[in-house]
Amino acid sequence: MTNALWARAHTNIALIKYWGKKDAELMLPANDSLSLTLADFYTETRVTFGGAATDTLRLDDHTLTGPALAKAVKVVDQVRSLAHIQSAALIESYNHVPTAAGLASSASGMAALAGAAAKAAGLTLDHRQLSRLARRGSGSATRSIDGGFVRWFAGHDDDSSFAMPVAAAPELLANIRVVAVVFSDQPKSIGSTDGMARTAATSSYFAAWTERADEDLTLLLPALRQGDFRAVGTIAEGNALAMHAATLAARPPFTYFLPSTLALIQQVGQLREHTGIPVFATVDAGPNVKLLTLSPYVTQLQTWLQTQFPTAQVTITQAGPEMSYHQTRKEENTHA
Ligand code: 2P0
Repeated sequence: MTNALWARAHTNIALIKYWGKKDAELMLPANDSLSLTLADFYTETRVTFGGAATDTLRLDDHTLTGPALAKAVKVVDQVRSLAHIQSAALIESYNHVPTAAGLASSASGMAALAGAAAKAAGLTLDHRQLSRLARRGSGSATRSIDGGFVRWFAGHDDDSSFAMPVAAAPELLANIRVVAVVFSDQPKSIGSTDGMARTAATSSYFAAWTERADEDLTLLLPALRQGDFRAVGTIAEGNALAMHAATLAARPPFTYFLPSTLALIQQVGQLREHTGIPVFATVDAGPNVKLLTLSPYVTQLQTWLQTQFPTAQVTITQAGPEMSYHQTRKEENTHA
């Protein structure tokens, strides 16, 4: 039996991407990044210290070992050290990030773990401290403690690398929509951690990428404050393409794009030009595309996608909240 609380953290989509570390041990990124927390995709996690003989990770009722457990233990180790605890942790986790959404669950997973482990250890940590803790598990998790638009400050050491919410016009936050378009749910051939390491170590465009990310962020902040969605979308789309350009200049070169990835990006540009619909594309470390748009255009966009890309799976979501704690899981009674 346990009285531990469930921590619920939502995943996020980066508008300014994190792609490259300057310190892999401390998980310090090469550049600041900025994301939108997403409403419908989250992880719920509970930690019980002393609940198992050795650190145990159960995800959706299956025991995980290897790299997944190792990532989680990095977060739990930090908590044990802060709270002066020696006992092993039982980590129980449930993902609500469907494969059909084409979004990674490591951001919500490691953020929920940071919250749950700190709570179970009796630590009172603020969001800045929790984001630093989540960072030890996965970089993108740093940005999943807070809701809405969130900036991860790269920093130069453990203390200075954390995330904070950024100001945005309320009507932008209320109306922005993310349309996830999934072409493939196959595991990618090169994971994010290895892909960014190869890019940082060998791409002749890597320095240009980090400079560009800084410039894009400087332009994005006032666009968010002013609620200028077309500026936000233009900056986000350009930033994503710059990240993917850096992978093409790595040695050996690689790309996450499939032919359909590029086709959708190009056709979205034409749709925007011909109809004036505000829609922009962003792509993470995989072939699937996330379209950024505003609520009045979602239905029109769905119809267009059905015609142009009939086999793609489409999921729609909006801005999501900060991490929260609960006595019971959200779908405890419905989970199979
Ligand atoms: C991002 N991605 O900013 C970027 C854009 C993918 C593309 O953060 O090595 O799973 O655990 O820190 O966080 C995915 O990388 O990698 C990622 P690690 P993570 O969202």
